[in-house]
Amino acid sequence: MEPAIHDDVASVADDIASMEVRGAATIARAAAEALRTQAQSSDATDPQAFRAELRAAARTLHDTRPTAVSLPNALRYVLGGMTGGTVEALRDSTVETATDFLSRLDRAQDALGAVGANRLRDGDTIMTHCHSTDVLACVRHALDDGKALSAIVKETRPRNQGHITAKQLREWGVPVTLIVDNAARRYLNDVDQVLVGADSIAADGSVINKIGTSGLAVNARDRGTPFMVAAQTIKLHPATLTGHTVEIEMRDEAEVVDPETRAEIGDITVENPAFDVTPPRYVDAIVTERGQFPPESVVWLMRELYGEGTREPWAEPV
Ligand code: RUB
Repeated sequence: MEPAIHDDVASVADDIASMEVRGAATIARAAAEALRTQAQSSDATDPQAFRAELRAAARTLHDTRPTAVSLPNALRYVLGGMTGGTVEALRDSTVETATDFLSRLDRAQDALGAVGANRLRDGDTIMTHCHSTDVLACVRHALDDGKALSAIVKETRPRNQGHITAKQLREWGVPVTLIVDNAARRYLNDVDQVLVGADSIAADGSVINKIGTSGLAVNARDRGTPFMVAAQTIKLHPATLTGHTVEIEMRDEAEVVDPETRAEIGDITVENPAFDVTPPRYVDAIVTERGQFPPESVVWLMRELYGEGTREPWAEPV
């Protein structure tokens, strides 16, 4: 018999797949909460069945989106804390670990914000791409430190997550100029600091983030504009330590062009990669809750935090 997955877990998985819940840190949070719900509401009567349920729930959550490593890292963290010889002990330890994970996530983002804010000066104009809660934590801290900032916000086709960033910044009183993605280079001379988030960071310091990030980074380097990545350590991708590459999600072509317009254009191929890879040489700093790093040195941090742990998050303990 298949292990019973709670309805809430299935619906969180659907929400992540459909991007109702999106952004690497938010996805990690939703996944940890879902595992906690699964543990709290499990009807399993023996430890083996309980473990099987939690692993099945983790697999369902994992198979939603492939690029943000915060998702498997969150699942691995919670499942790693599932210990005990009885259902009650397994339940308690899982719930406790998930709760601990969620508070660590909040603390990490806050600490990261304080580090990133140090790179911003009073009067700076920043440029953003997509919507990153880690980036916004840096902005929030800088504002709380009394610095005045203004922002040039790229809309970020095809899903326009730049609108979410613009709305948040306006709520905080930050003057916002919204531009189409193609206009970024024209405005880079007016920008003091480009700030982007990350879905995954590879062992060589490559940054995997929303499609368009790499082009922005190359343009920023050409213009001499500092390019900073705000990413909690949960974005470090442990499997890349052993040579794995990060899978880039390909999404529905209807996000790029609606079916009628596509039919009118004629026989075309439409591609919709959701993310791209920015080589480390275009990145000035990766800001984490553990301090800021030149991209080439994150490998040491990654080894310290994850060792060589590259197993799938639902694997049986070895
Ligand atoms: C979101 C995206 C964000 C990172 C970081 O992509 O690329 O820059 O996830 O976000 P999508 P955060 O909208 O496709 O999920 O800093 O909030 O973790």
